[in-house]
Amino acid sequence: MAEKRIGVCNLCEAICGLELTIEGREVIGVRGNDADPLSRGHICPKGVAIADVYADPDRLKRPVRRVHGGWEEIGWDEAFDLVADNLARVINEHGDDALGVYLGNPNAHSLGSMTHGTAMFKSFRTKNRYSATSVDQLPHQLVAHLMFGHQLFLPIPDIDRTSWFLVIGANPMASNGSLMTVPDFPNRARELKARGGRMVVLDPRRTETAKIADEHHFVRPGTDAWVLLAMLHVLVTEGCPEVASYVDGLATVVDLVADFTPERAEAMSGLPAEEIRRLTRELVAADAGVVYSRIGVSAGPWGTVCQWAVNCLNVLSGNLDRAGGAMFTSPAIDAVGTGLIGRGHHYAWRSRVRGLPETAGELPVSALREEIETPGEGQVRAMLTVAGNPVLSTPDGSRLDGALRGLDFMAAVDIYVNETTRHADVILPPTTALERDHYDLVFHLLAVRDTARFTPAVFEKDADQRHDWQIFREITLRTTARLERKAPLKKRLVQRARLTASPTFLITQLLRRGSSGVTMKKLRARPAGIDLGPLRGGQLPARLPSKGKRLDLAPALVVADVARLAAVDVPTGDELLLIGRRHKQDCNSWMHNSERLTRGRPRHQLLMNPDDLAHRDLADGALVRVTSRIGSVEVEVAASDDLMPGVVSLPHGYGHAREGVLMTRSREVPGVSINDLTDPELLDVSGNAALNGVPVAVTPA
Ligand SMILES: Nc1nc2c(c(=O)[nH]1)N[C@H]1C(S)=C(S)[C@@H](COP(=O)(O)OP(=O)(O)OC[C@H]3O[C@@H](n4cnc5c(=O)[nH]c(N)nc54)[C@H](O)[C@@H]3O)O[C@H]1N2
Ligand SMILES: Nc1nc2c(c(=O)[nH]1)N[C@H]1C(S)=C(S)[C@@H](COP(=O)(O)OP(=O)(O)OC[C@H]3O[C@@H](n4cnc5c(=O)[nH]c(N)nc54)[C@H](O)[C@@H]3O)O[C@H]1N2
Ligand code: SF4
Ligand SMILES: [Mo]
Repeated sequence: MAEKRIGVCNLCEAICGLELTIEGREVIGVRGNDADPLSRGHICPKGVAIADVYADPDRLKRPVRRVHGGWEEIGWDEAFDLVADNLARVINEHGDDALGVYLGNPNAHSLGSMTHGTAMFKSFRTKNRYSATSVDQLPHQLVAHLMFGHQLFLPIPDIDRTSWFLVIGANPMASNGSLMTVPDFPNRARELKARGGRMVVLDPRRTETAKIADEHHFVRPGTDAWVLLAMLHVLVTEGCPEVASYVDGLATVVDLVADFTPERAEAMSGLPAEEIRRLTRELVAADAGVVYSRIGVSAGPWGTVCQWAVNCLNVLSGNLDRAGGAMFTSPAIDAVGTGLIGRGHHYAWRSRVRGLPETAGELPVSALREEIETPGEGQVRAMLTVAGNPVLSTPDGSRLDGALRGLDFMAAVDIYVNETTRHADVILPPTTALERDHYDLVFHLLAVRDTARFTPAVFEKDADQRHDWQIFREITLRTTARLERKAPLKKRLVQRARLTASPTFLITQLLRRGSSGVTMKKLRARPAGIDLGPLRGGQLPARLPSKGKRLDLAPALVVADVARLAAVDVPTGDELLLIGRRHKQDCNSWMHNSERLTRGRPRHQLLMNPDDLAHRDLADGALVRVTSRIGSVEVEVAASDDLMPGVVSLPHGYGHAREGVLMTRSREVPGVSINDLTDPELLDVSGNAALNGVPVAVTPA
């Protein structure tokens, strides 16, 4: 007998509500849940494929240990002891920093990771903590910390009410939005137009989003900072705005942007000066306008300056904290206001080898390889990775791959033997989305509308499966028990109590502490979700997390980096610049095992402007060699006039055909890893990798 169940998709930040049809232990249908107040019935091809993860025969369900020539299933107890023995041994022999940890993207999409994973990582006192943050949104977090006082107090574009929307380095038509939880972007963009609003896109590629926008302009990769500073320049010279009494630093901003003229921005970026002036005037004149930028910019050489400039534009055009502008959410569980997530800090310590700064307790992942390979005190000798694939996801992945082989010990909490976890001695696989309860602690915080939703597990887990929170609990308790240098008893007892409570219990408690009126009982009665309404304006300065409730427009770190930017000359080289790409049917490095997402026309090619091909006597479809300072790959090229001349694009998350990867279908998916070309030396001031705008040469293979 088929039954309907409500589920949730955790594959991207859009957190769509699902309606599943199940028969016994099988999913026979997946559609969007029309009753969901946030996602309104939206679903994308990946949402349907969530059933493929659940049913994938390659997915691990029980722990495995590496033995000569393969893997052997072992019991949970043995697996936990093996991990705890080895982690504790390395820490006892070589110190706390000898353990390295890497947290991948799906951690943000798992409740158990947010509640119990964070507790586990705190219990390890290592400075060698890394995550996907530093190949992604680190500049956003650093800037929010510096300007507003909290790394996750992030302004969200109020897309449902704005009349002028500037999108820079983001492709929500493919990505479904990021640091802007916006399920159903296509319809929301359509509604924006229907009410007379405009959407403008700046991107070196005419993307799916650019194609539905009112206007698209090419910008040379890595040069957005000049454009944004020129917009600020225009804004403050054509009638300097007044700012609210809680805002500091306007005079410094005016000084900083004085020499960043639109003409200079044109020379750097290719975007005409007159267009920069017009766009700025449109932003200022709009009933409600908002500037939004994402990974094309944050994972670039000037990510921090850019995110800062975006915030300044929203503040100085009067659009921060007002309807239709850049707004702050009021989630039922306010992980920022309650201090559940810390404010963040920067430069509290540096990486051992290159002296790169930590942010909020993490070092840039671009430093991980050298921290494993460079001998000396504090060298990383054991790794624990959780839901991550840094071999494909981080710069110079192939060399990191080699470094992982040299570790004394590696454990992974992951559901696949992928390019990274194949190096583990033990893999501990947790349950996945359909088998666990979910409440979104992260993405309600970043959503374009305030809603709350609790989704109980669709399927009960098998008796011999474990949830990730149970895995984190066991690793923590067993490892800390074996450490020679123990935390104080009181701390350990608190830790034990916290780890023993289930995530669902913790959420129930946290809801009680909030003032939204949402309770677990109400959420269970309305599984589609509870609507708390559009984002609320006029919340500042009361909700500013900074001490003294001030907003700092001119943090010293940014001021210094703008000075560095001012000294950069117009580039003269004729190298091509490599940028990344996302497709609707891809999910970072890991959904390529799904047949329904990978059949059809291949999409792994290097995209290149036809003129650039002609200059090099290359034919569309030819096999080419792409070479950067770091390495070279061979891949088919496809002509596309959607690419700005001088720019080439490869998707990330490809290149699975490596020895030992146990993902049957993925291994047959053609393509190479873009991160065999990206450079760990190319960094933003925050330490975020500059993955976009990497100089490359393209020659016949
Ligand atoms: N050049 C270039 N590189 C990039 C990017 C780019 O745009 N260009 N984008 C960057 C960005 S934004 C990100 S976020 C990173 C992503 O990089 P990572 O976070 O390192 O990797 P993912 O591809 O997300 O891999 C996630 C892994 O988690 C496992 N997994 C899936 N679900 C679960 C679960 O519920 N629990 C556990 N324990 N494991 C699970 C999967 O098997 C997979 O191996 O890549 C970055 N790399
Ligand atoms: N389908 C799908 N959805 C996803 C993911 C996925 O892998 N697949 N990953 C999820 C994750 S982890 C994240 S972080 C988000 C990211 O969400 P988005 O930021 O929307 O991601 P992208 O589609 O990579 O968009 C980046 C855009 O920046 C452009 N770009 C590159 N370099 C530059 C530059 O120098 N300047 C400018 N102005 N633009 C530039 C690229 O051409 C691209 O269009 O997507 C999430 N959603
Ligand atoms: S947009 Fe697609 S992948 Fe993202 S949450 Fe919705 S269904 Fe899942
Ligand atoms: Mo990401």
